[in-house]
Amino acid sequence: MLDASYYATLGLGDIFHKVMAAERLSFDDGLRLSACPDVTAVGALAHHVRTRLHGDRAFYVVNRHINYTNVCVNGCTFCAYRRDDEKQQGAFVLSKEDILARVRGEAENPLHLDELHIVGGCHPSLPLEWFEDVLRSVRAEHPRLEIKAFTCVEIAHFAKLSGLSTLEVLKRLRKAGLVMMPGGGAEIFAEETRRKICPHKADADTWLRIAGEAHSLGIKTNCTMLFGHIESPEDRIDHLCRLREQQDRSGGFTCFIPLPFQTENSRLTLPEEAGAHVRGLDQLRTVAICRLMLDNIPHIKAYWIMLGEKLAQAALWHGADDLDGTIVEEKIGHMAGAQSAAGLTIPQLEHMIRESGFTPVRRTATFDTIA
Ligand code: V47
Ligand code: SF4
Repeated sequence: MLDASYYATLGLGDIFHKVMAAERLSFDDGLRLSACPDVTAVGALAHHVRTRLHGDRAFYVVNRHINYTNVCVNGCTFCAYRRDDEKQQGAFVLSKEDILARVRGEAENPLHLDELHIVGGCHPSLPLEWFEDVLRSVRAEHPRLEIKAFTCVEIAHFAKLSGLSTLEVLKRLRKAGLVMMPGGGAEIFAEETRRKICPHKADADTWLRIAGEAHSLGIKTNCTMLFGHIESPEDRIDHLCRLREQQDRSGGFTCFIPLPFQTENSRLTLPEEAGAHVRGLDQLRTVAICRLMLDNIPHIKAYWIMLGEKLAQAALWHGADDLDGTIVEEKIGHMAGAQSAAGLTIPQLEHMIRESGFTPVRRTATFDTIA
């Protein structure tokens, strides 16, 4: 039972009552939660909301990530994953056969996936037809596998290369087998900060418009926020408010993923106070604030790849209800120094969830539960 008087002593009595009454929090409320020194108090409010929505269930998915290329024209300053062209050391482009082999798994250890997550850099010349062919070929071999692929940034890039509208690109990819889109590329919407970390990427309005177009076609999408770099508390809350407004308009966001910035091999210079010693608490507080602000997005993901397994477990007590999945292979976080495992097995994920005090629920990409 939460203690109203304690929240009053923190100066958060009005926020406490709004959360209990399931009322929307304002931009200012979000900033006040960001300044609250008691992370566990913010976490307990978020846990109340998470329990109201999902009880003691914590979701996971049997999935595999495939990053088809790290060659990218965008040159985001925070990104350790990208290479500027194919000749640069460490650059790669997978062939369709490489991708199909990864989806199959090894002969002695075949994968039985529920979700395939495909994303990559914005390659200068791979044509839309190549992506359609990949999706069709995967679907032909694995008709029941849900394909979650391409961020709004990639869709904007495919449109630019093909000369088609983003809506037309989405229609073509849906026809080829796309059922869901991951939430990457949102980073931070606030214009000044976005200019510093990803000046060449689709801007905030474009990202949100493409998400809305996908929703209008019945393609569910996720959404993200990259935090813990040079953004301000105002930037974070502004980002959440813009996502919330878009969700009011188009309603297709399924899950929000707060992505804590992994600092290695980055060209971004971080302020002194962003040191490693404060990151864990800030990450838990941020997960909690996201749950509290995003009252119209059903799920909050504690992405164990970026948070690490231990903090992801703690995040389940701070508003998160999903751990993502088995993953198998991950490059974006690990090339930037993430210390988590490459993949986890189903028993490991279920153990992590049970050990944290929750009931594991296996789900599809679109969050239908699997018995
Ligand atoms: O868009 C890049 C981020 C994103 C770093 O939708 C970094 O289910 C931290 O969006 N430190 C891709 N983050 C990952 C992503 C994602 C992951 C898992 C599940 C889902 C989903 C989406 O990773 C990029 C960018 O925002 N990123 N570099 C870094 N150094
Ligand atoms: Fe390219 Fe994505 Fe890296 Fe930006 S974050 S440089 S768009 S791969």
